[in-house]
Amino acid sequence: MRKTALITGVTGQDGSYLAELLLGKGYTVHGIVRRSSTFNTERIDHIYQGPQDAGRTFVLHHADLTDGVALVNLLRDLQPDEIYNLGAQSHVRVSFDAPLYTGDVTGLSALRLLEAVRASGTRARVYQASSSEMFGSAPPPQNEHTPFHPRSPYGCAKVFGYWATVNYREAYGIHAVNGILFNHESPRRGETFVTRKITRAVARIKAGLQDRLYLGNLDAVRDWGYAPEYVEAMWRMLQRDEPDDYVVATGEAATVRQFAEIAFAHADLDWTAHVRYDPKYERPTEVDALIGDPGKARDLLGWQPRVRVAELAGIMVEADIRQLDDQLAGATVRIDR
Ligand code: NAP
Ligand code: G4F
Repeated sequence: MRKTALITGVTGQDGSYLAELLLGKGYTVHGIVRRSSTFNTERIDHIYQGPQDAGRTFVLHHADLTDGVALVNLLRDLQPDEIYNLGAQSHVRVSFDAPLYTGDVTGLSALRLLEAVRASGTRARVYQASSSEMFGSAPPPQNEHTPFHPRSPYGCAKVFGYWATVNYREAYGIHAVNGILFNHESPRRGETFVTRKITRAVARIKAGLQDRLYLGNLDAVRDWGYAPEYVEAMWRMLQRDEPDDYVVATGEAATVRQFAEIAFAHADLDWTAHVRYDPKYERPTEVDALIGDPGKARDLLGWQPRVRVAELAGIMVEADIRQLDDQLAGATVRIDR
């Protein structure tokens, strides 16, 4: 029997990689797309199947995570085997500017979706995209037993989603899991997250289109992994008979400064000649250091990271250089696959 999955946030970085992974495993994949006045499906255009395609296995639905009735109706119709809740206002700095919106979309929507599962009578397994941001100021290394101390409205919203998931598992026996994922990046990473901001700037500086890159806190420590590997961990979590929560990380750390140094060096550039400080990119409260302990995921899921930060920076710089070359050549912009 072909399995059916529903992905919220399918147009995002992780959603696009997860859709590819599940299609490759023979799933029928449904995705929720927000209505936009411009195209917002660039990351999934290469796997798009139109309504006229016979036997299509990838189907998009217009819906919004804030519309609980739409979620109930969709789940009642689809009765998926697996639901991956990846949709979120996922930018930490933006969550300080739009805290209530972030609380609604990133936090309350996790509960809306779980209620929609109950109301629709769906027997689906549910994956909740929890985040290392929940650990906030708890010192590293962080694992599944580390107490949460979030440092942003985004982190608070994710803590709410985490506990809603645990509560629905305990209260109603829903097969719901939390993946506590540390930062993971790729050529499809949103352009305003720090790694992609750096690698895009490297490409533009190398091409002579830009000279300066303005960044905020260079001392922040992050555990950066490769997104395509992390969506594999999501899938593995839902294949376990017992629902549980898992940290997914590399266990290795670098500062923002080190990432910049590596990325610039990859293009034979000296980062100190180009990077400048702008307090605009500081946050009212910062998360100083996130370094995950992925031991449980390794032991129970058989999951291990392969790409480490230096290789990751290289992958991203090369993809941004290729994409810019395409743009400058006037060709159709290509997303690196
Ligand atoms: P992303 O690229 O920002 O994608 C977010 C997705 O959510 C997009 O598809 C976005 O749609 C969708 N979305 C936003 N608001 C929505 C709404 N109201 N209704 C329906 N969909 C909505 O994020 P990502 O990096 O792929 O991360 C996926 C999930 O993992 C997120 O929940 C994030 O918070 C969490 N997470 C990410 C990381 C990481 O390092 N990447 C680490 C831990 C946890 P549009 O395309 O229309 O904006
Ligand atoms: O790339 P960032 O914006 O990612 P952040 O805040 O760690 O959040 C990401 O990872 C979380 C998992 O831990 C996810 F849950 C979340 O959805 C998102 O994907 O910032 C990384 C660090 C921060 O300490 C920030 O202060 O880089 C620092 N930074 C310094 N200059 C900057 C900049 N961040 C951004 N976005 N832009 C800057 O110019």
